[in-house]
Amino acid sequence: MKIKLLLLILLAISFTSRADDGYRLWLKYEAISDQNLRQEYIRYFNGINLQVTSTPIVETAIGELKVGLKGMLGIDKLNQNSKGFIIKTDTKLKKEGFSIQEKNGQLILSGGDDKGILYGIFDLLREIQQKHSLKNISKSESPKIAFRMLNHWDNMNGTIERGYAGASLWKWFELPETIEPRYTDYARANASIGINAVAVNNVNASARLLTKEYLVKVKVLADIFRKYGIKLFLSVNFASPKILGKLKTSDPLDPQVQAWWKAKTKEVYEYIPDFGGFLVKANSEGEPGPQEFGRSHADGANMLSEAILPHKGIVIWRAFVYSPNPNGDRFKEAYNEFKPLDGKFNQNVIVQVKNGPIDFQSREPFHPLFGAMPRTPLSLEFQITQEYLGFTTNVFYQSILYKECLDSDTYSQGKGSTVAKVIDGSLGTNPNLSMIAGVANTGSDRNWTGHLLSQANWYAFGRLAWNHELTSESIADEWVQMTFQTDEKSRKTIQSILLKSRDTYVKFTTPLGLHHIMGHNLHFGPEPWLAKSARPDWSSLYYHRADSVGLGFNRTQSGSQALSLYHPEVQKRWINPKNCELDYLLWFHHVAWNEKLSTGNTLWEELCFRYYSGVKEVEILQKEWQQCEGKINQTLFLDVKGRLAAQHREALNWRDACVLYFQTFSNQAIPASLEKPQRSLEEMKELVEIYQLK
Ligand code: BDP
Repeated sequence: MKIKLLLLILLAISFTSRADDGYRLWLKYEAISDQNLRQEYIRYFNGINLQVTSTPIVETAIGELKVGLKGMLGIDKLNQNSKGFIIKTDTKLKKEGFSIQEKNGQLILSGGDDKGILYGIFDLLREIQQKHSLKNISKSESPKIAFRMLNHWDNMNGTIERGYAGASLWKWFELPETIEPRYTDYARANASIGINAVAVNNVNASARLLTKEYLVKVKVLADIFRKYGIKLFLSVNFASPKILGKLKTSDPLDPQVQAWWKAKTKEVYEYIPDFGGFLVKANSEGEPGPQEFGRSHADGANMLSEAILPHKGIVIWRAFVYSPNPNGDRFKEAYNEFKPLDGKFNQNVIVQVKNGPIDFQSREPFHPLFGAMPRTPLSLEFQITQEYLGFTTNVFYQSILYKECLDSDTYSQGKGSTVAKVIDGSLGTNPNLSMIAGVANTGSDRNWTGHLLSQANWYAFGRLAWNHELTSESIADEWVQMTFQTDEKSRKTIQSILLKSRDTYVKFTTPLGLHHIMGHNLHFGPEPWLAKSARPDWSSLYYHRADSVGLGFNRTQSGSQALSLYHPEVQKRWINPKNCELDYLLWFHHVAWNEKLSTGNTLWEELCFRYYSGVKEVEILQKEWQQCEGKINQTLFLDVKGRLAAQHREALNWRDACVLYFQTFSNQAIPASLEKPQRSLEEMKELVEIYQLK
């Protein structure tokens, strides 16, 4: 008994002290120490009974199984054995689907196809990593969304647009001769959470990636990804016929332009026979597009779709467009542009819409285009990289934000027409062309995502893309269990830090529905006083509309009328300032400073209280994390501890900058129960200048 205890203590010490740099993500496959469970698992894997034809994807799956079983159970060899763990295909299951059944000691994994087997193996390993008994297990799953995609905003020179975790993973200068093992590790991590599509380059796309010099490099990545069930996509520059083909125009209705794209697409397929398709940002933020030639987004998308249709590829056309309009409301731009085009896109085009109408803010109402284009498949785009969510110094568990959007009811086809149902095809548009995309947060940092806790966002995105009905709680629990080998109490602590993190961040940055008041260009830290920018809708004043009367953007009938873009039932959530959810109040209303809110406080008081409690909550997160010292790996512990301290510093900057600035409009004292900022508004402005690297 004593020896057992000693062994356990030694094992615990080795977990907390062994080097762990976060590289292994959630795929650690640490030894299972519980002897009973270990014996149970080992019994199932006394051999393998493979009843499937081998394909590269099946081989990947078996390879992964072996790595997992070796790590967790010390199993060295899996011999073919008629009584062993059965792996088979079952054509009754959906494509990519799988089932896992245990009966009388026999474990059977069936896949609808080879990808189903791959996902089934990862699922089984996840069960074991979480130390769930497999006795009587009976589960059957298939993804709700066809394309579960990462969009990399990686540039060919190795930088990443809005990337905070180092340089690009793709070493274009070294490819195709040098092939980093990391490409495989990346694909493996994606496959483990069901991601099956990757666009490798920035939507602000360089045309050069379509040259043969680069296609040979892209091919290397596609060949690796394929073994993990992942299709490769490219972002393309709409002016490529001019830039690369030396044509006089890129007009989508010009026959020479059409011929150029057909030939180029054919060439791409010669390198990558299962190429996924093109992702396009057109007529947005200075990118070229069909409107330069008096053509519509549908004309542009359809021209590309015709080039790619013979090869069974698709076109993903982004709806992130907003013409500069000083008197308008950016909230409405994409809607006004795209709604009239509903039903005008070819069948292999999907329109990709950001989760909210402005731009990846920490809390946004769902985009009014969801539910408004019933005859067009829509893809939902989230931003996993934390451009507006505190870079890599802030913990922000995005599952909460994703779920809020996915679960929003658009009422487009009656109650229950959630955004999730709009995009998964279940409301009637082409179910084979359903998609969800996340702008990747990965980079060359050893731990992939900079902030260790941001790995949870990559993980959660994949898990929700697979099944949007999962809860943020269960996803956090899985991720924490697999990432930290630790006791129940610490697990719960880390899970609760994640679950609270979104609310905390919103409180000290943009409480009550404030939005887009961050620093210029870099989008780091606060700059609520930003009055001038290259475009009016890039300034902060455009969004918060503070004046001596009050604060917030009036989007009701008496204002920009953006609220009227939603179904009347949705409008009810937000239309009346008296009962509008406080989290969305300033998204839709200009509220007087002295207006009493449902909390009993005036707007000014509530604003101050939220900014201050946001900072306090960061202090609580720091204290809670501190409790994990000695319970998790020390390197990981210290790294997150440092980042939380940085977050605290940043939270204080946000609080002081915003409270002092808005005070110049409210002309009221900060409530007496709150300590006064130690810095002046002028000092805050200077500080922000420093951070803006101006
Ligand atoms: C904005 C980013 C910009 C991107 C753009 C987009 O600031 O860098 O190019 O989104 O989605 O939020 O195209």
